[in-house]
Amino acid sequence: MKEYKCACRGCHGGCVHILTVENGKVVSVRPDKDAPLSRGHACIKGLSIIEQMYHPDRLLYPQKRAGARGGGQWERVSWDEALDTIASRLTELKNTYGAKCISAITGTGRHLVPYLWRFTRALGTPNITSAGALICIGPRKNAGFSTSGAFCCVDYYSDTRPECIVVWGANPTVSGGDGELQWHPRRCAREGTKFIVVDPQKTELAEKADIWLRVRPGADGALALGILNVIISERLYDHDFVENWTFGFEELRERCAEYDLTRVAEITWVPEDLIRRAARMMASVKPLSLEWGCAFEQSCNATQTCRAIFMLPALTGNYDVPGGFVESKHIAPTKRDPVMPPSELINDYPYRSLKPYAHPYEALDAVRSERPYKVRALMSFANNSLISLPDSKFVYESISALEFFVCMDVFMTPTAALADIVLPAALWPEVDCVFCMPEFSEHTVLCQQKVAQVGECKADEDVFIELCRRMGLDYGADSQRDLINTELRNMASRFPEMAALDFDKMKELGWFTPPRTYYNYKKRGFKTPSGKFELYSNEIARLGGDPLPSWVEPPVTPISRPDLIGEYPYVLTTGTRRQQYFISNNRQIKSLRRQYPFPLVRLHPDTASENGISDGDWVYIRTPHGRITQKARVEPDIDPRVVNCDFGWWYPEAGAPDYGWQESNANVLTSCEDGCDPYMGSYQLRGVLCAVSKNDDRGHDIERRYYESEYYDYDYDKV
Ligand SMILES: Nc1nc2c(c(=O)[nH]1)N[C@H]1C(S)=C(S)[C@@H](COP(=O)(O)OP(=O)(O)OC[C@H]3O[C@@H](n4cnc5c(=O)[nH]c(N)nc54)[C@H](O)[C@@H]3O)O[C@H]1N2
Ligand SMILES: Nc1nc2c(c(=O)[nH]1)N[C@H]1C(S)=C(S)[C@@H](COP(=O)(O)OP(=O)(O)OC[C@H]3O[C@@H](n4cnc5c(=O)[nH]c(N)nc54)[C@H](O)[C@@H]3O)O[C@H]1N2
Ligand code: SF4
Ligand SMILES: [Mo]
Repeated sequence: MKEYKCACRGCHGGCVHILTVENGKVVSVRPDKDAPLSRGHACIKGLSIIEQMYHPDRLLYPQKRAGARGGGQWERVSWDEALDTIASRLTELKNTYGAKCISAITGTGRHLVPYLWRFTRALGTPNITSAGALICIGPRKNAGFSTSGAFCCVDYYSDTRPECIVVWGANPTVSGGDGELQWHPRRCAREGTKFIVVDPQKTELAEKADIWLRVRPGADGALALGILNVIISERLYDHDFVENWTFGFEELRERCAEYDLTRVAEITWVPEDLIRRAARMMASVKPLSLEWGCAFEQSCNATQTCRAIFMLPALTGNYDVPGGFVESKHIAPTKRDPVMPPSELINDYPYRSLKPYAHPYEALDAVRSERPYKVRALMSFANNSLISLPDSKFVYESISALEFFVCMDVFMTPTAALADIVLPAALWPEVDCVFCMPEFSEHTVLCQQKVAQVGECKADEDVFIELCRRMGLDYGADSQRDLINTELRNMASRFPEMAALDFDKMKELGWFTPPRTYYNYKKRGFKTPSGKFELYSNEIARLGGDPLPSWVEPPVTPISRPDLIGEYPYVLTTGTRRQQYFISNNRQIKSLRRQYPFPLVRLHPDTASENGISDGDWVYIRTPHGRITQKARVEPDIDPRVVNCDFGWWYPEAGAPDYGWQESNANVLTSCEDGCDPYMGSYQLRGVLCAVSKNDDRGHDIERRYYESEYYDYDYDKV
């Protein structure tokens, strides 16, 4: 029996657990109380890892399609056969049509992402895309980089506690945001931190907040400009910071003057006096910080809304101060090193994520439209496109039209079910890796280590190496361990404290945190063209965009499309995270599914009764793109004009061929056709028109199918 420290990746990651291994099997998991970020905490997803690893549905060996695509017939093959087949198909396609006909896709930032970039660069294709890049952290990162040259997060880890946290379009006590952990905001609340929450839903923090702004989904940009207007016109800003460290203040003042509170209240559905109170509080309580989420990134206003919100902590004098909104240390800049030619599959979005991800819609559309050329093969690693990308029907048809589709996953999913070859992926206790947390502001290096082998599962990274070897391509390293050690050496060149670290040492230590520094801009200026905090962005101006934050009414709302209100009277938002699930994962994990067995759609009692719906009824949700069904949760605190449905849903118990992907999947309702952000291509997953009605036909079947299935009542001892 042996114990290992291992960083958990059951979500973006950040907790460290101690795993006990007996006869090669993980037998217990307990949170490490010394861990630098999680400090002895763990959530139910992390603690369910043993159930996940040894689940009877786990993909354990490579399989190839036997019969029609998506027909559910599979033949087990050896790794050699699977890798040889993939290598020869990709080589053949590359030699005949050029490497660009091969595309790769991933999703939320898992361990494999930097190495997938390395793999596509070795392949020679610029066509790497993602279900997350354009609508999850990408716009926030770009807002940070174009405004201050850095990405920032809450300073939870110093001796100074934030006195006030603005929580905007984020639900960090569940989601942990994008890499921060969920325990810290709750601890701050206990210790007296004030909260200002901007959310259409009364979240745990909205409940505790001093001010809750119940914004109309999709109207965040206008609200941010209204708040900036109060801070500027009432001269509540930090005068020293504005005079000495900002660029374009006068221009911003003029722009914000267009957003008087009467207008903003009308657009946002938030009362004027509440907006004013929030602005005054933001300017007066110090240190103040910002937890911002993906909600307003999933809109056609993504870039400019992120810029406007990013300015709030800075203008109020809280930028890079202890307990405030602090700059990332970028411990692992080498992860961003792959220099790729930009993809043509990006339409006209001049200002994409720092990594030039192709637009997922363009990449899939090119399969059939052949615009600008035909995409023939797709390599999918850690992505469930049918569930996570907008317009699931379009995704289904595009993937079905591919000449060659390879999917690597932990379980069979509706997306993997369409593959020619399915590869079994390792889970976090089966993978060697070092990574930085919080995911995007990087102030601690954590270590994952392989402590067990399950079936023939492999780390994605090993597949990239194997495929390159077989295709005669230069991956730039013979083993994953070499890459990890190179990365640690590169970190040490900037952080001398890390000089003695190699992977073996990291496995013992579990983590490493170089000391934090504050007010970095005072030493070296801001990393922007002007050296200042750019309220007016020179970079966006250079690209021909609006250098000042702005807001436009999204394309499918009660205001922009009054003609649709008769048929679609409500504003829909999707995607709120739930503790039990990570995106589309975990629906087959009994202990988690039992806690949250069905997708819920939240609506106001008046909305429910208007439509003959009671709490617990199954409901149809319709948009012009499609119809799905979820179970009603009637909540008095939501605006009667708003409907909030769960996302990520498919039903393992529905089985092959489609695993119920059309039944309750929020992305049947969404589409890139609803409009994209002109800078980045971010699409509308929140704030579109919808209708609801009672569903008397299907709900009962969905419930019965689950309760009668082994997913409700697995007998693990039998397998
Ligand atoms: N409507 C709506 N849609 C959304 C969102 C929303 O809010 N609303 N949110 C969006 C966001 S922010 C994101 S990031 C995307 C995420 O979208 P996806 O990245 O598609 O997310 P997942 O559902 O996690 O799918 C990833 C798959 O990876 C598998 N997996 C887990 N670990 C590994 C591994 O180590 N290797 C491999 N090969 N596979 C692994 C899982 O089993 C799962 O099937 O979804 C987006 N879609
Ligand atoms: N347990 C768990 N944790 C996760 C994930 C998960 O699936 N499960 N996913 C991970 C991923 S990939 C990401 S990107 C992060 C995302 O995590 P967060 O950024 O916290 O995002 P969400 O939970 O989707 O939404 C946050 C809040 O936005 C509100 N909201 C909805 N529409 C709007 C709107 O138009 N405006 C405003 N202001 N608010 C709105 C919702 O009510 C919700 O409370 O979480 C990560 N962590
Ligand atoms: S919060 Fe994330 S990292 Fe922590 S235990 Fe849960 S899944 Fe693992
Ligand atoms: Mo995400």
